[in-house]
Amino acid sequence: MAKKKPANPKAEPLPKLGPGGEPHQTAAKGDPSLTTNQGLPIADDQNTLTVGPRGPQLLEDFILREKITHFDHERIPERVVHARGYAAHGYFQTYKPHAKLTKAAFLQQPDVKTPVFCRFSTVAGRAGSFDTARDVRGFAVKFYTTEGNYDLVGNNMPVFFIQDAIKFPDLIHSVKPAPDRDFPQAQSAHDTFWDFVSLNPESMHMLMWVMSDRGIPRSFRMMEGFGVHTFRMVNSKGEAKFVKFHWRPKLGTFSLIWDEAVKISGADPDFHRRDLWNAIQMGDFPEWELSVQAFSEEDAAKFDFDVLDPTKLIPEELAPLIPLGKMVLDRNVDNFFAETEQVAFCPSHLVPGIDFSNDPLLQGRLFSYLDTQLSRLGSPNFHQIPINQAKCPVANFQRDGHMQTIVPTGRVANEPNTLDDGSPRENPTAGFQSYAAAESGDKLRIRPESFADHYTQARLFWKSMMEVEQRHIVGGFAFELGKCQEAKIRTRMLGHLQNIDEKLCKQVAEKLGMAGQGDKIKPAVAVGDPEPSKPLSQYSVAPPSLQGKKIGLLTTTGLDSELYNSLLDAAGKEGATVAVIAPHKGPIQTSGGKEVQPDDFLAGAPSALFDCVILAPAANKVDALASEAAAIDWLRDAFAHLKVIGFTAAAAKLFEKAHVDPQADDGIVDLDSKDLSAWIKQAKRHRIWDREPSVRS
Ligand code: HDE
Repeated sequence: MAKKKPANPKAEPLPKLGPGGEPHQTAAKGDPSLTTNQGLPIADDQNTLTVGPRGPQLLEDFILREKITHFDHERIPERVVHARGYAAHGYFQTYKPHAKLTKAAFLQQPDVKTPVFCRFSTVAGRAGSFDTARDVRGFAVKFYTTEGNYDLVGNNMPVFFIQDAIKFPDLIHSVKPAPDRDFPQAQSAHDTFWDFVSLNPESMHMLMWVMSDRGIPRSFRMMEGFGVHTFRMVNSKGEAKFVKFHWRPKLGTFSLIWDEAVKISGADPDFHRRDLWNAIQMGDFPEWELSVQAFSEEDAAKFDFDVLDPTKLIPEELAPLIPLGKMVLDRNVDNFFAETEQVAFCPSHLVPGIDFSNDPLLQGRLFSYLDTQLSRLGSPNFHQIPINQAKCPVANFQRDGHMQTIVPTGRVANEPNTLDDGSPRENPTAGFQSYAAAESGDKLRIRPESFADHYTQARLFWKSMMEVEQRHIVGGFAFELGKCQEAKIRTRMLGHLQNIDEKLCKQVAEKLGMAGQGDKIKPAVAVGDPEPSKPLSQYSVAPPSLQGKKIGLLTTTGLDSELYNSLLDAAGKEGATVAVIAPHKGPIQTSGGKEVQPDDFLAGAPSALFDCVILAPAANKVDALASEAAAIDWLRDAFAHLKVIGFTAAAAKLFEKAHVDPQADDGIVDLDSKDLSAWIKQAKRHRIWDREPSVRS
């Protein structure tokens, strides 16, 4: 009988090559072995098991199948809202014991740092959308307290679009891309949104906030946060106060300019997440102060709005802020998916000493968040995912379910029981007790009459704005309504704006080219004329500071070393950072012969990315620079975005070509005739608001 021949009798042992033909990187001494999920060491992770070097693959290749199958299942459903977000770890520290107000343990001991995880988000866009969309920002904080996890799931605006949770799916469907065409993405500037909100006058106050500068924050680090609803705090005697939560950023509240936001979304869609990540990596830890407005039910009864209505805020003149403590974010995540994507916030995650109110929007949220985690994270055991685990003992008889990762021991899984002496028992003293609010009434589907005033607080917001802030609100409405194809939506919205303020309506109508075309809309109740409330205006209380800001330096080889060094020095003292932008990515030489690696190159870093700028090219390089449209745009945009601009004599050509007058205002500083400190002083103003009428109507 003939002997069976091997398939390739002359085959040499096959060389072990990586995907690019490079030799394998095999485990060096001390490196761990690459393994399968079962722990089997893998010898070759570059090549599938085949019959012969050019033959078919084998189903037997369990290593390939495990790897590909896991990959196929990598994605989980993104959040139905707030899909795009970014988070960091940190701590919360109470300033002092707040025992009179609440028995919550994390608000008692100033020497205790309670770990927190804080996620910021946009609402409308998908996970892959851009950061600088005009939108509400989520501001969600998980406190890992000694009494369990407490989630304060708020926004960067103190009110909301709707008064009742039953309207939330419609609101969100209206703002998301239209279901037939799936656009526009990540924005409210389209018919379905404005059709919906214009049919819901209760949205008017919130729309004022979203159309204001608050809808386009400069940075998560420069953004306020609000709990929105009225909550309760309860002390150990069982005494309760209503509270509203506020987060105030240490750096002050700052925003982008709309045109800047549009340009940033192209230049750096990750602008906000990069900013947060970089600040934390550099050790410039962002900080917020947590305060509450606290008031009794009797106080609440005296307000001319209902504190259970989430479309209303409480002016600080009626209830001042009581500072409770500070939150510092000091650690970036190790893994975005494991932490930021899998974190599960629920307003129902409470601790003793904090409780709900009957706000109908809040009550609906108490159901929705747990429900959404079940579909998003796929299991009732989502609390076992490390980022969601409480950092205090968790003990109960809930059992089993998908992805159970804990191995409970013992034969008893019920309570009460007398079979297991060590089993967890109810704790009537330390345990959570709901506030015993007296409730009675008929079973109805009805909106309280006290929720009927939809315009007075919208007017309060408008009247509290500085002129420049009002101008931006008008611009916001005109832009968004200008994107609506249906005239009936625009005329309906103008009708609402007329009820808020005549001047607002007139200016928006003029910008739309629709003067006098607003519908007549009769308010349900007479609209009040409130006194302005200064803290609502972000720029009238903004600190003059460069802290946390970014300076863009457009330069070339030959950069004046003296200027460069003093800029680095001055920026460091002010807590700002400097980004060197040169025509190319490769290193440049300073006049002193030092090599500097630019942070970015001109075409990749428009001036929109910076808070204030300096143009300091070398005299012999400016001609080449001035022939680049990106360099001319750099200056023109900085001017149009009202930035403080410093320049050296060699930059004159750029001013000429950009048609920017270097003496236009005191926000443009000639660094050859004035000291750098003169520029720093101006730059602390953040923007030159007076310039705006000269660059846009
Ligand atoms: Fe949310 N909201 N929401 N929301 N919300 C979600 O929960 C919902 C509302 C807020 O970074 C979802 O885990 C309903 C107000 C933030 O993970 C979902 C209603 C405020 C985040 C949900 C509201 C918020 C969410 C989607 C009306 C400010 C992101 C994914 C009754 C006070 C949290 C998820 C994070 C996320 C429902 C209204 C803030 C579906 C039904 C008002 C910051 O459960």
